[in-house]
Amino acid sequence: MAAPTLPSTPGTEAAASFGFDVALSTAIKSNGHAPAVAPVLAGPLSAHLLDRMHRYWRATNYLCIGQIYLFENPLLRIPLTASQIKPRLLGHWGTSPGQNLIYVHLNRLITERDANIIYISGPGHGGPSLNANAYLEGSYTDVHPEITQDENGMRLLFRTFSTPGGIPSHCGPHVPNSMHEGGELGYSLVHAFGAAFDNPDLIVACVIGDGESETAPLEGSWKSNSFLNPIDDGAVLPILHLNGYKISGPTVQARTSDDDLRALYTGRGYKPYFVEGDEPLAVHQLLAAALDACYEEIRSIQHTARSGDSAHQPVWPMIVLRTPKGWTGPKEVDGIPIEGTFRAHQVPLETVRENPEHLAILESWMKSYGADELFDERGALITELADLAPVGNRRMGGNPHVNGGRLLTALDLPNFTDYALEIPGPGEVVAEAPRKLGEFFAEIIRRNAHNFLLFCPDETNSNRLNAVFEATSRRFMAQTVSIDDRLSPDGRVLEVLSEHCCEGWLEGYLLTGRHGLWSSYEAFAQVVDSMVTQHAKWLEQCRDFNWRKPLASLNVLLTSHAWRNDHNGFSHQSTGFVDNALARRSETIRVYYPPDSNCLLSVFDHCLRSRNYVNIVTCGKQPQLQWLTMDEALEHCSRGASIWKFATNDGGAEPDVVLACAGDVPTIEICAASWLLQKHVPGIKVRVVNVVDLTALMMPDAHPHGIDTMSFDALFTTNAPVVFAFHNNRWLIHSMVHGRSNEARFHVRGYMDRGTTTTPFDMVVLNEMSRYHLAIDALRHVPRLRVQAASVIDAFEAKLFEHHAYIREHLEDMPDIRNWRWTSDFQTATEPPPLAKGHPRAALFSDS
Ligand SMILES: Cc1ncc(C[n+]2csc(CCOP(=O)(O)OP(=O)(O)O)c2C)c(N)n1
Ligand SMILES: [Mg+2]
Repeated sequence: MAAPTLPSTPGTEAAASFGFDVALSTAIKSNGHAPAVAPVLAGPLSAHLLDRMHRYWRATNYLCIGQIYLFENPLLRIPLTASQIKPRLLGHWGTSPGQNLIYVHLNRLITERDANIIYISGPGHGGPSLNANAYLEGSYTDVHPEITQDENGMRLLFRTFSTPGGIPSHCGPHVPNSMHEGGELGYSLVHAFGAAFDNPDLIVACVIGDGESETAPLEGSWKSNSFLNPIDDGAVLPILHLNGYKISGPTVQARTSDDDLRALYTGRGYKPYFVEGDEPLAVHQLLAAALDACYEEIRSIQHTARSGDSAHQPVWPMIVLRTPKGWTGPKEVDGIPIEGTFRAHQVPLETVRENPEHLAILESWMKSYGADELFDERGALITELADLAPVGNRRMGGNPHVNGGRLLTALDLPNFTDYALEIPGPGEVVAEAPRKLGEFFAEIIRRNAHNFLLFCPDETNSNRLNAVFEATSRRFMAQTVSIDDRLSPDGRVLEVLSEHCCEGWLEGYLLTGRHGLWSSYEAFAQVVDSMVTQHAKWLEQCRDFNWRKPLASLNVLLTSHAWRNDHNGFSHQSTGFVDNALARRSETIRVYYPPDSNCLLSVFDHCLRSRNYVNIVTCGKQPQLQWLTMDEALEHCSRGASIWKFATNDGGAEPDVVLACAGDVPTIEICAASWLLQKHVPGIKVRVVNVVDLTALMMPDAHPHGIDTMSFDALFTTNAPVVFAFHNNRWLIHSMVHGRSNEARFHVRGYMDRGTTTTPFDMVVLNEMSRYHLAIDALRHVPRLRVQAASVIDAFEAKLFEHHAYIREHLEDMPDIRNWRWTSDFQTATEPPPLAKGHPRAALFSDS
């Protein structure tokens, strides 16, 4: 790699690429904050406009510093004293001047072109910047009327920033010009593309920090251009902000030469425009020129594509912006350089309350922006500058795409019961549950041509949702060849082998007011555990602001799950996605385990109508026994949990044991356990309870779906032992039933992270959740049947032994497992099954 060569005269090299010369006057060079005199500087901005924009930028920078430091004296109209400084100094200065610069310039683009632009702040720790810009354009006051555009409002803005009961230091739902938190770095570009899909008029300006650009999700986001259709989608304008540093070190890309960066981004299908410098007036001209060029290029790409009859992947423009971190801040403090270094990242002067010299530096630093000339007597931005901001919905804080619920329209949903699977009796039909769901989705896609997208890491077929390809194809903008299967530029299924892209695109799409889902292998959904957590946090915080309108829920379908990844093996067997989501943000999370095809349809219909949740639906794709008719499924799903009468023989009285289950494989094993018990233990009274909405188990004060005590006891009784087969880890059920009557009677079996490539039944045996384990548990917890049970337990244990030997010899499950069906004729077989030959019980699991 070539050594980095930053331009010797900042801006000149880049200016030449726009076709104009930069002749920097000494005066401009030596004083970045000085009110502009007509500079000897060419570029698209007239001297007057340049001067006004520069002053507007100064106002935004001033407001950022005020937010970090002051809780009184916002306009420094009296001498600054230590008592006016906040006791805890929190906030990020370093990123703010660069982001302010970009925002001010986007404002110009919007007003001059009447452009529809929104702003995504990758380094969302630059909260002061977004707040300041929303405040100056008036959108902040629209949603927080107490923060008036005068001295008192400014004082309140400063006081509330990063203080208890106030607003956080990062971007967040509180600020009207953001749909992106940017706290956990890496997701700005995927959010931007998600926002641009199906928004043909929209341009999403996406600021990417150079530190952020080192994250894996961000590195992986650039390929999103292979999925953006210039005809039906909007555009994303990436602005890579190379301010040189992250928290305490340089960034890789800041130390990479322009040539190498150009090669990198050209290779990724972008055309980079370089804007570089530390002389504000020169940089203003360069950035204005770059934005003009990018805007024209974007519109020209779109015009060409929209007036032709075919779309291909264009080369989209992007901007590489090199400006100093903490630009216009103190150059040095106590002999240590600050501006343009990592030391400007957060609070450049940390001891202003204690150190009078530092206080004086802060005061002169703030005064260097000349607030007196920027704000009028009342403390409002002077009209000459306020007029630079766009108005109404064109303001980036007024644009409805940033508050997507304002644009949300309900999906046109077909009647899901039309996709019912015919069920002559429980357990009589074997089917792949997602097949019918695929047909349902296909019709949704037909009816909602611009409002619904399906994202998937390359598994739509594998997940048995193939029917969607009767309605649409896979979106693909890059080259195709004749043997490709169902690729087209306008496909409504976006398949990319990146869970980060799937999750992030969907988030961006939903946050801008549309609908969708992504489907994944259960184990690999965990790759984006943290993204989902962050999205749920965003949704939760939105509840505090009634002007943030409800969004469509984020739906995740996990259909290649742990229990039936027996062919793929241990790496593909993991159930933790739900654990993480529930442990962190249970109020916003809904968790469904539909046991069969008809329940899956009913659950999904509900999820697609819901708002402001993360719905996680787990249902296997392999051929499985099907249980409920559509009518039964409807009733079951609307209850969340119910007694399955066909598998129950307690006659409505207190059973000996409750057999409970959540998950499709656990349902099979529990039904089979019920069958075994009824068949081999005459007189036993069992009750089968299936749980489809997992959080129904929780106490109502712990989760909104938690069922009340009477309903819970009506299902599980108050005293009977409960043997619970669960798709996921045992502890989850134990923690959920905490507080229910006699909770120690819950005996849970679930996924124990034991697996390998083996037979389907061996998976449940390895995790000790097989029908035999469950039936043995049940018998051990029914004292009344202890004598009678002993020989049956022996026989069931023998079956496990037999299984162990059989699969090693025949390489598949035993016929009575493979071919097992629910039957309700228990009259003939009341004897325990014979013991297997030898039956060395002690050796049962010796080598498994
Ligand atoms: C995923 C993630 N890892 C680590 C951090 C901690 N962190 C906060 S800011 C920051 C540096 C960001 O640098 P950059 O993206 O260049 O932003 P800027 O220089 O504009 O402040 C880091 C590492 C984080 N917020 N997110
Ligand atoms: Mg940086």
